[in-house]
Amino acid sequence: MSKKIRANFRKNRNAPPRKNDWLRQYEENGGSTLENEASSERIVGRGKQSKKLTVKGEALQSDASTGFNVELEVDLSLCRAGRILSTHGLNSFVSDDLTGDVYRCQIRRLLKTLSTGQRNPVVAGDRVLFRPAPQSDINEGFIERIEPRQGVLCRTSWKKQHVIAANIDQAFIIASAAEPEIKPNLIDRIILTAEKVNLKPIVCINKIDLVDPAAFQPLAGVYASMGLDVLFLSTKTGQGIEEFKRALAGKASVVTGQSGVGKSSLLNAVDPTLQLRTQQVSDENEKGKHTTTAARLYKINASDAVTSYVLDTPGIRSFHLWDVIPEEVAGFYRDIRPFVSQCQFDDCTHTHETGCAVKAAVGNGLIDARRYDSYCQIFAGELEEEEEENK
Ligand SMILES: Nc1nc2c(ncn2[C@@H]2O[C@H](COP(=O)(O)OP(=O)(O)OP(=O)(O)O)[C@@H](O)[C@H]2O)c(=O)[nH]1
Ligand SMILES: [Mg+2]
Ligand SMILES: [Zn+2]
Repeated sequence: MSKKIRANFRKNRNAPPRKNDWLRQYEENGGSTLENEASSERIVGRGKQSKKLTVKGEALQSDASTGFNVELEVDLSLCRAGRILSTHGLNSFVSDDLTGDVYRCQIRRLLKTLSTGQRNPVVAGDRVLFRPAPQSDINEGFIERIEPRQGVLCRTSWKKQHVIAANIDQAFIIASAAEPEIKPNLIDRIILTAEKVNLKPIVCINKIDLVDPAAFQPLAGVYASMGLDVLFLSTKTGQGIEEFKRALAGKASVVTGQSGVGKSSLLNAVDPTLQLRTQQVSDENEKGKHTTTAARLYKINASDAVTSYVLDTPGIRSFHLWDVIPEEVAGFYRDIRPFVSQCQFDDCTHTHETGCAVKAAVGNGLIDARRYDSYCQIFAGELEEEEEENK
């Protein structure tokens, strides 16, 4: 299925090129360092002054994952395959799949233009085709294409889709037993998101050294009875670290959770060579200080036999769901789902109806009352948090 897409182009090509600035020259030639390659993007200009360009491309269903609805044609002979390690403003760091060399890349103008509705066009973990600078001594390049994403963890941030991690197998949901206080509803939201996109959620309760573990058995029990893995961890005593390491081995994982729960500390505990920055939580409110400021993908030494990747991410204050409608929430709550078919009404929302098997199960203790509460909150579209992110 071939489709024509019209893209708006910003007209900022008038600045004179700085000599030896390969990236800039590339941009100014419409994504090509050679004049006669201008047509390689299959872009047809409509006269010199036209701001609209027509891009012909194959409509790709699977590319909905990246928010791009065209397959961009690129000259494969000039490109290399790589993986985004991290993004910082306009720059991304890309690891070459073959050599492991890291390139500082900018994103091709066309990709930026076509990417709307997402907080960032490329994210850590993305698989990309990039085009290195012709000079072999400069580790710079341009990102030409973003491959469809396989496993993505997304939330909503300022009404936009925020892809927290791309191309991962599993999500470690990190909470702390104290400092900061655990937010079970935040955990529920991340579990729900992971279930929806078939990522394996693993619940981790870190800083277990600060409390009597017995206090967290009921909460852990609820998750374990849903068939989820739950880890009690401590970077101070080493509790659970070997188990955490085994769970990471051979997989691509993300660690996510509030600031200050110890995400970076846990990764350091598994692989001390990472030397990730960590910082004490604030004395006044026991909250984290947002020490990790950008998501970053690491190859982590979790096992000698297999390669393991992990994405460390900045702490989140809230997890507003992305692309989840209230009616589907019960289906993604493993503990609620089995009762849904027994409700009196087919369109039961399990909030106020008579003959609701879910409410009956809560009454009988078959569904945890707190989990049911968190279901009701999400169903009502309530914002979970008192504060909104500042970026
Ligand atoms: N008592 C105790 N403190 C811990 C543990 N793990 C980490 N910490 C401390 O918690 C603080 C925050 O740890 P970080 O690793 O920076 O937390 P983070 O989740 O990466 O935070 P952000 O990067 O801000 O999202 C540091 O002072 C750590 O030393 C633990 O198991 N027990
Ligand atoms: Mg951190
Ligand atoms: Zn019901």
